[in-house]
Amino acid sequence: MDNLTVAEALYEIADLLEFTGGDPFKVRAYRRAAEALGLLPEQVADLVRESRLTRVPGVGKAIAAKVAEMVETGRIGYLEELRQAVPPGVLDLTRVPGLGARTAMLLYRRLGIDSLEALELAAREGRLRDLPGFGPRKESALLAAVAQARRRPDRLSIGAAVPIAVAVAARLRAHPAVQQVAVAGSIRRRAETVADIDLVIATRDPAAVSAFLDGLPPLPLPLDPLVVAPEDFAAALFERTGSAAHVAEVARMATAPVTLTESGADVPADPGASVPADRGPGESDEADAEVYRARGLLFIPPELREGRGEIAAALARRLPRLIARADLKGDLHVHTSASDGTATLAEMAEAARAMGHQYLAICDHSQSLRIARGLSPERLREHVAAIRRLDQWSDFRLLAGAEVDILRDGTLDYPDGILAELDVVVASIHSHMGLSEAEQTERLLRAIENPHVDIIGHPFGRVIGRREPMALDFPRILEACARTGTALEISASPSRLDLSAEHARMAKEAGVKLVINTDAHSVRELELLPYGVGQARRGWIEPGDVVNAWDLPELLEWLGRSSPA
Ligand code: DGT
Ligand code: CA
Ligand code: ZN
Repeated sequence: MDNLTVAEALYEIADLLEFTGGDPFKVRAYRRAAEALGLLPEQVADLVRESRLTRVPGVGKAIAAKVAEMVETGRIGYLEELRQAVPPGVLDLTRVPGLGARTAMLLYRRLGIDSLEALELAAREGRLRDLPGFGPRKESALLAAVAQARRRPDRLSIGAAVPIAVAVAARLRAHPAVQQVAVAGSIRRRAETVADIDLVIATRDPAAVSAFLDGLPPLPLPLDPLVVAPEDFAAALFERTGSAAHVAEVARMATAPVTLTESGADVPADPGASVPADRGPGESDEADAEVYRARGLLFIPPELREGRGEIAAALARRLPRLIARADLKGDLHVHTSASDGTATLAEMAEAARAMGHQYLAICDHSQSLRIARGLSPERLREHVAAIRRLDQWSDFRLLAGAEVDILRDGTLDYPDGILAELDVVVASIHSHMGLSEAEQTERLLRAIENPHVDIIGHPFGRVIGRREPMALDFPRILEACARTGTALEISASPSRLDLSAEHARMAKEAGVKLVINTDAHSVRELELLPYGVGQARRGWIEPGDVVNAWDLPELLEWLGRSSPA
């Protein structure tokens, strides 16, 4: 029983509970536990055997019992009961952007719609328009959305895929017949989601390696290993890393020799490659460097290999010096148990300090986000006082902030007087995500114009595979951010990764500052920064673009607090 299977069962419980209108706190508890187990380095089965499950943050007694049942019997009775209440296929309907649980149940009860196919047919036949809250326009919008949902292939998030790929590569590396192993494909490029694990393996004994691969346990996503002779390793890794567009463009160069250099011998060191990326232990960042050198090109980091101008940039010696995890000095958006986090203020602070952060901004939710126990102004004041009392380190600064909801009209969920008392204000949208582009843009602009707002949290509000990005006039948002000095967040949470790489690159070009935050709700999630760094690298982002790559004094100056409080 692997961790991901258990996590998936818990996610399913959460989805089904939500679907049937269950207690939102319970829904969140199951999601949080699923997330914790999905990220756990240890085997859940071991924890069950040693009765240590409830020590995992976010796993209480009730959930622990269900996990134990799953590990011991392969099933969870509670989950099967829930499955009975919601017909299979009806749940699938919520994959349609903008279609929630309540509407899905309505469609099922009134029209017997129990699959995406049935929904599409009903919309085509005009049978939806007479339902309460529908109409011909909504019907045709839904038809387009269904097509979109049906197109979406099954892919795993980069956050789920990397640990698996790294673990498989490590096992191969330990095999005596294996000389070199590298993770390739979209995982090496740090795409948001991936279809499979591409591995390149160098050996003189392919039969032994194949036998070993055949003996691996089943994985939650397909393994696509390429076994090569050691001398072919670099070329194979280059090809298998892709993207297909990048590989094809480099291949075209081979027939049109570069005039810059005869051989690669006098190619200067690449500024983009001088900084280590955030690879797993033994995961190689530059094992295919010779392919580029042979063509007189600078080494192109995998995150740039999307055929979006990186080869021209390498030819012009204008590759960005990409940001790396080691450049980040802190995290400016984390939650504690004061709102919906699982760790206390002291636990989060100590953990961040132990990781080597120079600073950490505590940004719990604001009052209107009741589902996340958002803080009333009174509770926020107490929280800020507790943060200031705790902040007594000489090598680490705890900043008092809030993740303030942006209300429907663009005003903020706390009065300006309270915001003025904070060191950092992250403003985020968590409601009314379906507004028109015009309305949503005005709403966000109003928040950006508020002088107390430092950062816009997860700006598009998307959840990968679950919630579409909000409609926004992004160039207008960028203009306002650049003018007011408001930073846009790149959420490092693998389920969000919001901004996207493309939007991050647009922001950089518009002169807008970025910030890579974990939005951690637990101590463990503080470790998610590398996924945000991967996304930033895909957006060509350099350390100077990112406010939490700055040392504390520069950061405080940017925040408008030049002297320590
Ligand atoms: P994915 O798996 O959908 O997340 O994305 P990739 O980029 O990992 O794609 P995948 O696994 O199909 O292939 C890995 C790399 O191998 C890909 O980026 C480029 C290369 N590749 C695969 N199939 C072909 C092909 O038919 N032609 C060329 N030129 N390259 C290919
Ligand atoms: Ca792949
Ligand atoms: Zn948030």
